[in-house]
Amino acid sequence: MSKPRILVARGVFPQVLQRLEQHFQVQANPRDEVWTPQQLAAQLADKDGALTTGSERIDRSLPAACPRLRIVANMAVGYNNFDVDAMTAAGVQCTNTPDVLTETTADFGFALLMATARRVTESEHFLRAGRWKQWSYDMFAGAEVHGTRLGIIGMGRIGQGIARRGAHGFGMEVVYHNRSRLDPALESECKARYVAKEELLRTADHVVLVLPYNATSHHTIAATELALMKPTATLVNIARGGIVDDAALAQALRERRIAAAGLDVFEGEPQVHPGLLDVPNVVLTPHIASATVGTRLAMANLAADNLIAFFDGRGPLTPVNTPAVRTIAPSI
Ligand code: 8YV
Repeated sequence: MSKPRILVARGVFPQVLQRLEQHFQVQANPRDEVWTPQQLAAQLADKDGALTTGSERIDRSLPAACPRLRIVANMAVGYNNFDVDAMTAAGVQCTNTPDVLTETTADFGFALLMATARRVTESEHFLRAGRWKQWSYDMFAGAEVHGTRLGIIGMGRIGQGIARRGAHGFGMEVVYHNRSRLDPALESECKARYVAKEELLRTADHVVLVLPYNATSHHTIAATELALMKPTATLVNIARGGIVDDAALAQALRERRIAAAGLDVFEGEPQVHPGLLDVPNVVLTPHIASATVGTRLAMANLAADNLIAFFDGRGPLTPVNTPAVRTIAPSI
């Protein structure tokens, strides 16, 4: 029997492509184009499996248009780019890449928190523009980090990593809000206390968002929530665009209703709300929280491992759903 046909929907490490080529007939995307849902459906029409990233949308209509498709392995821990219900109903396996990016992403969450509180990019722009003429007592004076109250919304693995860094490394008092409370042993390991969302927003000096995006988490932080925050507080979003109402945040930053924000993800990215580009008190990065060479390689290899294990009949390593087996035409 011939090898299953796989689409690698975006550019990926050559060594991962070579691994996949040992197991599959691979169609790659050497120019690393981002396809529209229609183009993606056309590319997948004759494929048995796919390796995708967060930029590929697998929408409701795609499984019917791609009758051979049995698995889509996302090179991301988040999978809000998938219509999981439609994929499950159609018998398409979904996988993601948890764990391998947890610590790297938590590192970046902390880096963004520090850069935001201590005005790192704003002061660098000032220096590069040749505007640094003398030291002064309040030049780029920012917000304290050590010993302050850190509020984490979304206490999964990455949230817990940020809590540990804050509590153990920076002596912060950590409060968190989540769909459900952590078990007491994990709470004490993270030195984190569960509070209501409103209490967190009213009292935290730094708020970090690490929750998954879905219909319930859409605009978790909008004008009402921003109004609850301290005027000295900072907000960091390393979760997903759409969790923050970017227009409301741009206005709050412009009016200094909160001190500053650090954003790695945006509504409608790679577009960025023009109001955010206009204000100095925001640090903006292009969705790079998991971007170290080692972690991106581990993510790509885990996505490849999921495809290989699935077609070997061993079952995927990190499944997102448990679909019934899809009945398909035999491979040609
Ligand atoms: C990815 C991410 O870089 O894993 C996730 O959910 O957001 C990032 O680590 C991005 O989604 C590309 O697939």
